[in-house]
Amino acid sequence: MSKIRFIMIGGFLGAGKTTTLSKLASFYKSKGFQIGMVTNDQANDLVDTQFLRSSGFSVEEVPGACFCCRFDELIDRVHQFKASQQPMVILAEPVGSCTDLVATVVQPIRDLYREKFSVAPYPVLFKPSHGLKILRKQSSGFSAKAAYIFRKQLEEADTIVINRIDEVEQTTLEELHALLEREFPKIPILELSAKLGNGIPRLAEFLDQEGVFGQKILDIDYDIYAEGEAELGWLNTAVSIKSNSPFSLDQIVLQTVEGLRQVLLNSGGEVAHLKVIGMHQSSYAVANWISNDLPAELSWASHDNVDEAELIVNARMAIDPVVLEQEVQSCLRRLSLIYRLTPIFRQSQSLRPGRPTPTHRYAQPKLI
Ligand SMILES: Nc1nc2c(ncn2[C@@H]2O[C@H](COP(=O)(O)OP(=O)(O)O)[C@@H](O)[C@H]2O)c(=O)[nH]1
Ligand SMILES: [Mg+2]
Repeated sequence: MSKIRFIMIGGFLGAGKTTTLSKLASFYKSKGFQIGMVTNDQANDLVDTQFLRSSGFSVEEVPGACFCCRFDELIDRVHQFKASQQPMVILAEPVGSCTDLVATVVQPIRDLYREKFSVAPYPVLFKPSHGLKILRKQSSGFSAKAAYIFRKQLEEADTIVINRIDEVEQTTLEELHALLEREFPKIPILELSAKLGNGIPRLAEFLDQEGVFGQKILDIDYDIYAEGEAELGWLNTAVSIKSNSPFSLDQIVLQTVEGLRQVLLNSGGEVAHLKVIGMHQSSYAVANWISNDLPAELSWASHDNVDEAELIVNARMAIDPVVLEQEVQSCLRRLSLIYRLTPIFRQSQSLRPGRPTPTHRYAQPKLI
């Protein structure tokens, strides 16, 4: 039996991993490959899982902690794809605040599951909005410890993929190449617009390679890593909304993100990623906000009017998670009054990520 290709796409919160996963999946599907995806989060109710499932993909989820700390669950999830739909390619998205993935995920899979999987080179997406400031050594809005995680993510990459090139000016792109080449001289750089799909065939070509990849074991200080992660407030909230008259699903989803952006900009914290999905039957809409410098945007439109919907809010921001939860709830109540909606809060989890304690950690790469 041929091995399953395991492809993990890394990158900071809001870098474009989910968008890239969905574009890569369509690319592989068009070549006749059966695809399975595995998503990952610190909590339940993950927008990405719902978005990818709504887009028609077969998705399993590892909630509660990152892949490195839930390694056995990651493997279990892969086995859960129905035998009849056993994927030939697995696309996996780790938590965007997670690093040291080569030592804790790539190497253990290559070693312990060598009969079942062949592991692709490990790409890490570069998020220009925060990355440019971090590489320039300017304030990114995050602390030095969070910036440490951002850098460590890039350091273990087999390729650094500059995403969002559709909106990066040529001079900035040239500066980014120069900064990345100076700080990570041996790592090849690719360019991508995951949104438009430009660069997907080139990325797939890179991922197809066999050879000495997934070998960069980090020299990393877990105290700094844990403290950097714990600076982020994490919130997943699920709420049902109903109305007596139809409302635009796109408008509500975008207004939820925009309303939160306006309030949270005054909190003094930096957003890493805030996203909302609204779903009703086969309709779904998604809006995102990924940097204090950027607007909220509707990234997937339903073009539909509905009289009820399930909303999921995922927020990762450098503020107290309790404050984050209060702001999200009061924003949803305010919107409900304006749009005459009845909200029913289903579930909410707010937290600061705990210290990562990986199931496995390979201190030396195994050359297999
Ligand atoms: N302009 C632009 N936006 C993008 C691109 N890739 C992703 N995005 C947007 O960036 C936001 C975060 O993307 P997402 O894939 O959810 O990031 P993740 O947190 O890394 O999974 C969404 O609003 C996407 O539409 C891109 O290439 N260009
Ligand atoms: Mg994602």
